[in-house]
Amino acid sequence: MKKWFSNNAKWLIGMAGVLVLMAAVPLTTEAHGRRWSGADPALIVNGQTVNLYVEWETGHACDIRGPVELKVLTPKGADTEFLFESNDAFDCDGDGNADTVITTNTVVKEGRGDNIVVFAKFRGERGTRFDTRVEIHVDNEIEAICQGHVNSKIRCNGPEL
Ligand SMILES: [Ca+2]
Repeated sequence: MKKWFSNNAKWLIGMAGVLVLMAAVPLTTEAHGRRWSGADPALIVNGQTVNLYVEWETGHACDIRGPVELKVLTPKGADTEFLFESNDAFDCDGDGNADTVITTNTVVKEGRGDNIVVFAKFRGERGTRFDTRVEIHVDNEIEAICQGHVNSKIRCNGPEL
């Protein structure tokens, strides 16, 4: 009887692992009333997939200068693996052809807290004005949306991981 329970418990744990893997599907960007375009570098923190959506109002891709600078503070003692930077072409003038490539430059450091914190800076021409934002997704769930402006730093507090 004891052995029967033990084998079934192992099977249940195995199935839970399969379900976790199935949840890790690619993401799409959402609109929220306004149109946003963005880049999406990603990392794994304590076994959870963290996608950072750094976004700007659609139509302003050509007003962004240089890579979007990101600094990520991971929870204290976290096991972290950086997956990829973002490197995507965008159509600035709406003619259907890509005119610019926007990249990200992400620095990951261990923080002192239990949660993940993201700082993002979008650089633009002096006098350019448009809104920017950061979304923190963990295992495909939106955990935080933080709004800001070009040429100002956004601080975004994410969940404990
Ligand atoms: Ca174009």
